[in-house]
Amino acid sequence: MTASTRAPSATVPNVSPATRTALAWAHGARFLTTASQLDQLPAGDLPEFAFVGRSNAGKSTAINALAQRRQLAFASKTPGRTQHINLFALGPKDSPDAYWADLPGYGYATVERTAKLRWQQVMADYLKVRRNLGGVVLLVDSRLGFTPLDRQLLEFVAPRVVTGEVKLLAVLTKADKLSKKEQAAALAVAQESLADLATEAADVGVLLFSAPKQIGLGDLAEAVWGWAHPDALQP
Ligand SMILES: Nc1nc2c(ncn2[C@@H]2O[C@H](COP(=O)(O)OP(=O)(O)OP(=O)(O)O)[C@@H](O)[C@H]2O)c(=O)[nH]1
Ligand SMILES: [Mg+2]
Repeated sequence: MTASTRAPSATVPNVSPATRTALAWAHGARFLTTASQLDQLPAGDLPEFAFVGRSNAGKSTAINALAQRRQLAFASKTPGRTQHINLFALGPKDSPDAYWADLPGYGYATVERTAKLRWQQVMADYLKVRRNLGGVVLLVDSRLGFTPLDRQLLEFVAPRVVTGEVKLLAVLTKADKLSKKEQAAALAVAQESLADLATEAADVGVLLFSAPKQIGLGDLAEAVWGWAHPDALQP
C-alpha cells in the first residue's frame, strides 16, 4: 500500500475527501536524513517544504501532528532542540514526491552568540538558495504574533514568494491556549502583517493551528499537499 492510499487516522473524523487525501499523504512522512550544513542536503528536483519559525513555536510538533506520529520530529520543552535540518520524505516509498524540512528555530536567547549567528546565516542561505524550495510554513506562536526575527525571515524569503517560486503559509500555533475571541484577533493581526506581501504574491495564507486540539490540521495538510501536487485536480 502506498502512502497516498493509506487510510487516515481514525482520530480525525468527518473530513472531506480532499482533506482525507492530504492527511493520508502527510501520514506517510518518514525520516530521510539530517544535515548540519546546506551542502549535506540531498540535491534533487523533489519540491521541498520548510517548516520555519522561532524556537519553541511548534515546528516539530506540527510535523508530528501532520504525520500522526508522536516522535517523528523531535519536539521538546527545551527550546533550541532542533539544531540540524531534518528532512522527511513524502509520497510512495519507491517514488517520493516531496520533502519536508524541519529547520532549527531562531531567537532562542541562551544559545551562544556565535552559534546563533551561524545558524541564522544557514537559515538565510537556505531560504535564498535552496533551489527545490517550493514552500515555507512559518510557524508563529499565536500568543506572540510575528516578532522582529519572523519579519526578518519574511524579508529573506519575500523575493521568491513574490515571483511565485515559493509559497508561504503562516501557521498560528498553540491556538488552544487562546479564547475564540483572542484567536480571531490573532488571525486578524497576522493577516494585516502579511497584507503587503499578499498584494504582491498569489500564494500567501494564514491559519490558526493547535496540535492537541487538531485545529487547522486538515487545512495545513491540504495546503502542503496542494503545493506538492499543483497539477492534481481537487482530490
Ligand atoms: N498547547 C500546545 N502546545 C504546543 C503546540 N505546539 C507545540 N506545543 C508545545 O510547545 C513546545 C515546543 O514545541 P516544538 O514542536 O518542540 O517547537 P519547535 O518549533 O520545533 O522548537 P525548536 O526545535 O526549538 O526550534 C513543546 O512543549 C510542545 O508540546 C500546540 O499547538 N498547543
Ligand atoms: Mg523542533
